[in-house]
Amino acid sequence: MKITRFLARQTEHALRAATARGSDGESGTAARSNSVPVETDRGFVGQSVYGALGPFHPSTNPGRRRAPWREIGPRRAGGAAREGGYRRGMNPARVILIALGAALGPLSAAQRPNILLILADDLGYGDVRCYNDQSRVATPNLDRLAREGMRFTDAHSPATVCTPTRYSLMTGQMAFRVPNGGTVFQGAGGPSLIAPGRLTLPAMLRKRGYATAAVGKWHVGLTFRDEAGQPIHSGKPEEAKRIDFSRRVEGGPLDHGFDRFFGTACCPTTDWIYAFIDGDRVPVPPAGPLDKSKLPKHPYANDCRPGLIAPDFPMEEVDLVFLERSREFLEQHVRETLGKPFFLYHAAQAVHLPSFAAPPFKGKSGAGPHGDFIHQLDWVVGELIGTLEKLGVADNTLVIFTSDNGPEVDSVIRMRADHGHDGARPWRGIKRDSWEGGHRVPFLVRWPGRVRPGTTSGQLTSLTDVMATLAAISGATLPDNAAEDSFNLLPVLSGEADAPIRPYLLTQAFAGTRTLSIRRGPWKYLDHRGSGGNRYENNPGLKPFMLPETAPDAPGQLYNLDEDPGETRNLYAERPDMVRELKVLLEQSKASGRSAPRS
Ligand SMILES: [Ca+2]
Repeated sequence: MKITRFLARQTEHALRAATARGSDGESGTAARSNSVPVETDRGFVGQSVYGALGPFHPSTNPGRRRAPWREIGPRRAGGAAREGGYRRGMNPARVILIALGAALGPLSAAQRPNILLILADDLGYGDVRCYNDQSRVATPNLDRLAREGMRFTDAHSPATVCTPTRYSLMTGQMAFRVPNGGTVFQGAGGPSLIAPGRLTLPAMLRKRGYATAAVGKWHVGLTFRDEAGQPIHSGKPEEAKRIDFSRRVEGGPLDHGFDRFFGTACCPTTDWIYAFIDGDRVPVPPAGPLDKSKLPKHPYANDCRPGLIAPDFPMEEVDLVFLERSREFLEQHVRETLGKPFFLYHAAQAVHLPSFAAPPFKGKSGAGPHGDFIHQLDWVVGELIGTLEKLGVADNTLVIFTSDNGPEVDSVIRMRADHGHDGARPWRGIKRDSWEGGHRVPFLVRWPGRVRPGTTSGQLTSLTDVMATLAAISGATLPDNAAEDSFNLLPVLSGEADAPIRPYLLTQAFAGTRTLSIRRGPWKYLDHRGSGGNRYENNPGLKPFMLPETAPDAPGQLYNLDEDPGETRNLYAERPDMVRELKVLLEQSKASGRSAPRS
């Protein structure tokens, strides 16, 4: 626990420094060391006749932290030199040249940027101040990303729950297209949704010369084995007790394109296996049952279920451990790796319930434990950016921040009641639902010298698009059997796209193939009744937020988001032509196995 306390002290110190600078949402990054040159799972398929009333209604063991990263890739060459251009100033002529470069084609090897992809968990559109000016939680570091980069206002997670979204982010393919693609893994659940041989985002970047690392929550499935060597793929609690933790963990990040991994199989503090995976091993396995008696007890502490826990697994400081591991990777990479860009995928625990903010953050947000957890996530983002700056690589690092789905039911209900904060604002629906609040997510991109600071884009965007975009940026060619639902956003980032990139967007709600929806322009067709996820009529907390169903006999829902962003009027009966067009498009996309054309 010594390291944990050490981390806590560090955090406390930095937090005090940040507070001294002010935390009004406009102040600087906590513990920032350099300035930045700115050129200028659970749920049910609902058949509810009602829906949520959105705001439209009045109503590691840390003791092993210095252990070297496990690697399966070739050893890196030693040396202290940085990659070319990191510290160069951004004069206007260079900015113009870079902008021209973006317009003219793929980047040369020397121009290839580092990539930091930060994925939050269950963070809603309305949880972030730069997306919701009525948010009760200060998010100064995310707001800063928006000021220094591009803020997407129509970006969507491919699914409304963790596992399928993460699969789609890693592959550029909608998860409903693969077996078990609607599932959410628990405990020893698996195997990996990623088929052997499928090109992944990290594998693609590794082929383009990137060092690749993943830190945090994996949740795309992997394989533990029992003492007899048999695979365990059941997510039931008792199955976790049969795991032989001395064996290699198969099908995880190292088997799908990452050189390095440190994190957890599923949600770090939610179910059955409270232990870290380092590379493909569990260095400190669970040794006994979780003792919840010393954990916080508050309305946001649920979803922390009985399970097995490793000694000193820091239930309240998991994200601080992840932060330190990401920092170690960045520092080691810059120190030891010559002429090679990096791709770091940092998948935070926050803000998935339970909302266990680390001690230094408790009570700091003024918006309860979940507000503290959001505030801590924001701080972690600031620390990651600050590390890039301290290492002198921020100018040549593309940072993407987003979330895997909308805000969780319990946190939304309680935050609305207790703090007047709405993580789904301004949308109808929450995590698991097909309505916008289930999948419209914050999406921020900062890329100094290439993305114009302070810009906003209304491009219809999916997290599946990250892969084709990074393919264009890294100069990778996508084969026909990869990234089937991924569109290149580089023209948007470089400010050249004035027309929609995507012809349409697919989203899957809690029940996967049974709860698909399709969006084209302002029109959105839900190929199912009800929310697609939460059963509002059976949940006393959600019942007050039900909306009257305006077409109770219709088998699906049609909304025009331009005229009705709150999805209050189902136009299924009024616009059968549009229903037919979108339904045909959806069926064609399902049958063809792709939505993105390839030549
Ligand atoms: Ca999630």
